[in-house]
Amino acid sequence: MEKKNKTLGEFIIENQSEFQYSTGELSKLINAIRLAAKVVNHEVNKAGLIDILGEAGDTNVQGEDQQKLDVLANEKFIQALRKREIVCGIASEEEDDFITINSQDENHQNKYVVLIDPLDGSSNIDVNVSVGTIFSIYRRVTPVGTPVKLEDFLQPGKNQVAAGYVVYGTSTMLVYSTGHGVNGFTLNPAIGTFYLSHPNMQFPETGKIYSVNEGNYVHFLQGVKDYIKYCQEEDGDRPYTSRYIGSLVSDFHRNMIKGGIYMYPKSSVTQNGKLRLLYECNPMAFIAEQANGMAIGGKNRILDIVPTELHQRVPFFCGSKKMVEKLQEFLDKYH
Ligand code: AHM
Ligand code: MG
Repeated sequence: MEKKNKTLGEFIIENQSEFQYSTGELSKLINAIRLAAKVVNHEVNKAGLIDILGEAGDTNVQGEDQQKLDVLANEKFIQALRKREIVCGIASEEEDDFITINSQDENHQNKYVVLIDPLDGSSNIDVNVSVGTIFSIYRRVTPVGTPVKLEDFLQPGKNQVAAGYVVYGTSTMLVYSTGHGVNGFTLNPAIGTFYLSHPNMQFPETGKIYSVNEGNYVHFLQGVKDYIKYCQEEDGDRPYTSRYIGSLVSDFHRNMIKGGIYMYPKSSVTQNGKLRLLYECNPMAFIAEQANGMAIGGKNRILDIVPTELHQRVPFFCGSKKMVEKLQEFLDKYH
């Protein structure tokens, strides 16, 4: 008998009932993300061909130059999410403030807020290296039918109802979790359909890869420096292999499949590291924990942090459980 490959569309419908608040709304939301991902994928793929590369001229709220594809991806995702009557607010790494949806319509029933990094790792676009989209979904905490408020977005990551990422790599994959494990879908570009290719993804208990920008080594705190030295020592299964793409989604994705640890520590020059809690760390931490991995910011679990601002940055250590635990031992010695 011919083997039937499951599409993302079929998977969403089949698993709808797993979701505790299931009314099909979350399915519609994931569908919106699926569609926008395809559009962005198409644009990313032709980036080298047409004049959509380079700086858009704007500077985002982090003080970084925006490239045109960032702007485009931001627009596509916001457009897709706005259309459905499910989302009451969107916060994006590329926007200074959150966007309120349906604030004029008092009868609207939209229950979800989406936080998104539309195109992460964008400095890699010019050199044809993988980039990604990261998304995070929460139920609002303020009453339905009222305009969304900042507190709807500033929820600890453990409140996420779903999170995921798209990696635009050698193939394009959408990986997500609604709190029942992690599943990965690969896009067949010929027909524009995502197929379930990586069911029930799990971080190996331990691994041999460490991913960190070692150029910042001199600025790291002693615990991190010592852990990096530990990774490089010859003993047992060490030295480990160093792999750093500089694209969080890709580094994370590889480490989840092969076993490894990703680190973006704070340093003497960046007090809170670089990565954003709401758009990058929380969704990745949610997926990591759902995949039997671990994510910490130092002593604390990432998902327990109560955010204080939309664009907050935190140190981020994430990956195979045993490796993160080992790192934690080193951090505990000094801090
Ligand atoms: P971005 O949101 O501006 O693209 O920055 C986030 C990216 C991550 O994808 C990546 O892991 C990290 O920045 C790399 O930073 P660095 O070049 O400092 O190592
Ligand atoms: Mg980013």
